[in-house]
Amino acid sequence: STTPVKVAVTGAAGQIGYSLLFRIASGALLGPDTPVELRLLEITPALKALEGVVMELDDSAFPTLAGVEIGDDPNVIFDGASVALLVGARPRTKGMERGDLLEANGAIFTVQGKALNEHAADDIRITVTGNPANTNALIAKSNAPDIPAERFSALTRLDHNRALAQLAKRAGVHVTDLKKMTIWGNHSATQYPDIFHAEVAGKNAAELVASDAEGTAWLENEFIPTVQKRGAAIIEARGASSAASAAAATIDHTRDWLRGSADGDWLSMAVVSDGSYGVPEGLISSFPVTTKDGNWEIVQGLEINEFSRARIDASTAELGEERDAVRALNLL
Ligand code: NAX
Repeated sequence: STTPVKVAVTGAAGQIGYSLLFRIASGALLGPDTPVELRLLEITPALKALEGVVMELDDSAFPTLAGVEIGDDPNVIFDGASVALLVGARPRTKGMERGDLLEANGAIFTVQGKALNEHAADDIRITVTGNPANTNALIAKSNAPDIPAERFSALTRLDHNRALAQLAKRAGVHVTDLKKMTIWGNHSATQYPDIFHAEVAGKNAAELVASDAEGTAWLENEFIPTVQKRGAAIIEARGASSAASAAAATIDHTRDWLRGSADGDWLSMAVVSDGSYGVPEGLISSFPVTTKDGNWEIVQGLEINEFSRARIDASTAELGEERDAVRALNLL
């Protein structure tokens, strides 16, 4: 029998955790033939609720679930982990300034970065879902000097999937007919969903749906803002933030990273910039990437038009400001 792969999940008793854990346990992340051990981190007051979730995991009798460990100490929970899904974060509450939010999350992601550095397995891959995801990933990376920088990523796959859904609707096709969608920049309202390289059944998406005045208006006034503000629209409708779709995207992102992207297509992942496309080196920013065997590469050579350039620059400028703010707080 194969040794179980240790998958650590933080914020495991939260909303996203409640969808995510069951999908991992069912084999959606590592496949139906790989036993998985879940290692679940929560803050102390949430451990009781987490025990209830573990009872439900037991009761699901998943063939691929080899074991579950829970606890409130990242040094214990990250021990031997090959995958870490960092979902738990400090939400912005009323009256909280941006600086307070960055500081509260800094306290979480410095500690978790250090714990991963000391205790994770050599093949560790880290996906940060908890917001502000890109900057939290940057903080964790900076506090884990022994882990290669390319092992850290932040989630923009939900934005990517949202963009696919909107484009499919507009083009009257299914999402499986689409390829080469790109999200650039920050997982925030400044993110830029780019359809200029996307394909609809092999044809250029922008030429197909945004070549005339009506199409351009749709792109600027509907498509981009709908994707950027989708999270807020879901809160407005559901009374709670997106959870099942965020869990699904966390699975898609990490599964495709480990198992590889499809030939002739690419994914959006926030990864450390090497300066490609003028994105300042060292920022964790979303790019078009291809993946293979647990490694990613930024897709090179795409022509960036003026429309896209301004939007990519605006979102990466915001990431630069977030980096400067956490640097000033000595979190890097
Ligand atoms: P919940 O508030 O339901 O759950 C978060 C859980 O994290 C809580 O149970 C809390 O106790 C736990 N937690 C807090 N600090 C922790 C720590 N230091 N160690 C371990 N656990 C800790 O939030 P949920 O709806 O599950 O969302 C989780 C995070 O995902 C939030 O930061 C949210 O903003 C972010 N999102 C990111 C998305 C993305 O696309 N990148 C989309 C969905 C979501 O908004």
